[in-house]
Amino acid sequence: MFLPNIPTPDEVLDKGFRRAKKAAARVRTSKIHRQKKSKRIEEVRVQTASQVIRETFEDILEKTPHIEELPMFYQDYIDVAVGVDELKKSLGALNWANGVLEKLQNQYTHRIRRSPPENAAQIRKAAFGRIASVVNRINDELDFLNYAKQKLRNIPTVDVEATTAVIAGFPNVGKSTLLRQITNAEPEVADYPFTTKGIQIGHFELRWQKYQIIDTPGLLDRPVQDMNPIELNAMVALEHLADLILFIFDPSQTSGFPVENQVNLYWEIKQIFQNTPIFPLFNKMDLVEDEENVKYIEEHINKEDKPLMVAASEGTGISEIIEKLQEFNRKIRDK
Ligand SMILES: Nc1nc2c(ncn2[C@@H]2O[C@H](COP(=O)(O)OP(=O)(O)OP(=O)(O)O)[C@@H](O)[C@H]2O)c(=O)[nH]1
Ligand SMILES: [Mg+2]
Repeated sequence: MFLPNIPTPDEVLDKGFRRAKKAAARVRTSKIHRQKKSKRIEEVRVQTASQVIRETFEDILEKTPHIEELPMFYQDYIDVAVGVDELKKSLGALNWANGVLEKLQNQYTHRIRRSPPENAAQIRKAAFGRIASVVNRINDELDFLNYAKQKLRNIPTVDVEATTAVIAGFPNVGKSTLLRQITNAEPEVADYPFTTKGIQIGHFELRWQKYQIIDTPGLLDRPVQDMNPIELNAMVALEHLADLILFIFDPSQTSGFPVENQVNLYWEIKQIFQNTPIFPLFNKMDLVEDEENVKYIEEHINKEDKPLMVAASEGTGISEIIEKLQEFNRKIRDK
């Protein structure tokens, strides 16, 4: 969970005013003069309402991690999901409200103290009106924070120590199926494109080494600036987490996308992530009848990237992938 519960303005005000009433009922009186008592009660109500509301906002601010202290992956993830600026602005509004509430509290308790007792209730009412209008002023920001909370509810937990492979490729080529085969993760698999909408993470351990495999939403061969937020999620994972990229081709084309486009995407990814090794995988090999498409891809990708032949749904070629990951891990750990 990234953000704590976010109340509506009405909820915040109800809580503040309710607690103020209770606190007023507890004001001890025996020793104070009745007139003084009425002033004291109104003062306590203003103080309590303001304090309770400020504590509510402070609590939200305290429980929210400092965005700029988070690893870059999370910062970009949040940016793609809800927008970092907007989030900061909304959190800033809570700070603003707290500042104003504190001032109002001082100002109005002071006025109550100096007023004739018969005016105290009137001044308290005015204070409550001002408090309510401050809280209502940040209605949109609270709304946004609540929306952000829902959007970021399933923010993936990444392991920065593990050797990380990010699975990329066109939609519907079998990325999630592969993740299910290699790890304990259970992402949704379906025979239509864009099934996966967020980042899915699976783990496994081999010879005391942790591996993390990240499944991403399908990408199309289009420029980054034309990508939708779902595709950008995948790019964020590639940029910040990938030690290597498992690039999945579907030479059977049953996914619905021509091999030419798949090759374009491969080059696009290679271009953007020049320092990250790419392992091409040919999936759905059980469906490949003639070798034409296989040849086409082989001829049009980097000759040093030796593709592995896989049928993820059948479990074929999986052990070879794991071997490759181990070999890769040995290489980077020896460095
Ligand atoms: N015959 C066959 N079908 C496969 C193979 N791998 C995956 N499939 C099927 O292909 C379809 C798409 O699989 P997914 O794993 O959802 O593909 P994806 O790449 O994650 O798709 P998006 O999340 O939409 O991008 C499903 O119906 C799978 O069962 C395979 O090796 N052989
Ligand atoms: Mg998927």
